[in-house]
Amino acid sequence: MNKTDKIYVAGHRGMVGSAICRALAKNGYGNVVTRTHRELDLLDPLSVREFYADEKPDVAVIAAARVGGIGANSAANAQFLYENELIALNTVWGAAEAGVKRLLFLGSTCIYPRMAPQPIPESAMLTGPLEKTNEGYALAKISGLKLCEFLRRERGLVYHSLMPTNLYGPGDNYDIVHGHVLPTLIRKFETARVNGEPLVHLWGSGSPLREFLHVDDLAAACLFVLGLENPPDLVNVGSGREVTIRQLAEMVREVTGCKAQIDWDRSKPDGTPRKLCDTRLIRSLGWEPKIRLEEGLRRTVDEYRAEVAGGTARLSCG
Ligand code: GFB
Repeated sequence: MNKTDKIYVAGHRGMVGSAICRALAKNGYGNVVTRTHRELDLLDPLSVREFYADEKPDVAVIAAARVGGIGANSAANAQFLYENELIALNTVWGAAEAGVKRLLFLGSTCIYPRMAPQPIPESAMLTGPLEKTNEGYALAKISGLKLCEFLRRERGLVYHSLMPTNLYGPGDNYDIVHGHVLPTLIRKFETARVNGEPLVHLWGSGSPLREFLHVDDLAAACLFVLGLENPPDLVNVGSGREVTIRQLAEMVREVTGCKAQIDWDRSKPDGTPRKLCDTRLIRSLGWEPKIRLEEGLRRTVDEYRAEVAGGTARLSCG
């Protein structure tokens, strides 16, 4: 990827897309093309093809998706499948039809089987049944990354994918019901602290293990793989460190300065028991994460407070 290349970032207003745009700007890539949802409906194949034909980008980065935590996914697997399938197929196929030479597709570690070996290697894809709570999202992402793989093999286009682990950072969605666990915990503990509430209600048993990666680390990984002449089809990206949800809750409680006790609501799902990705491949290529969870968490709590104070925090999905 050259500094003068025209780079299309799909999903530039989301947490991931905006982090990628920041990283591109910081690294001197000045020719970035974006479209808001209102300007370009990624669910519509004709509009997407028209967009690519007009703009003719050199590179496309597909960070657009309907995303959400375990609550959102498990309540709406159909919608997660439908929208993400269309976004993936339209943005990847449309790029190929318009002759875009390079494309990076962002997947998720939930594409791996529920009982995959841990840490999960890239080779575990499609070796077993998926986690039911996010099956729709996972199937759509698998379609997208397979389409990249097929186009690369059949047409020689350098289309490849990154599988990020659970992400967090500025611009996250803090919706209590639909958000991912880390931003939701920040909001719950912060609200309890501000209101002096004695109890914070969390979901499940607290025993599942999760790995968290700051979105600025992911953005750096995106630029890194885009800089490789011959990148692997599929690369995991993670911090390599896992914590239980209970440990995460203690960390968030401490960083926010909240004194409330935790009540675990076991009627809510735990989801997959463990999801640590094997990051040996990306590390062997020369990339590693920089932001430790403690530091990233402090930064994110500060940013959340600033977003709330400035009225820009995303407190509901939509
Ligand atoms: O980030 P999360 O919602 O989704 O985390 P996944 C869910 C885990 O956190 C479960 C526990 O073990 C929950 O029981 N948890 C505890 C909570 N309290 C809360 C809470 O207040 N809110 C939430 N949301 N969880 C997602 C997939 O899976 O991972 C997506 O659904 C995506 O498709 C993402 O792939 C990376 O980590 O289980």
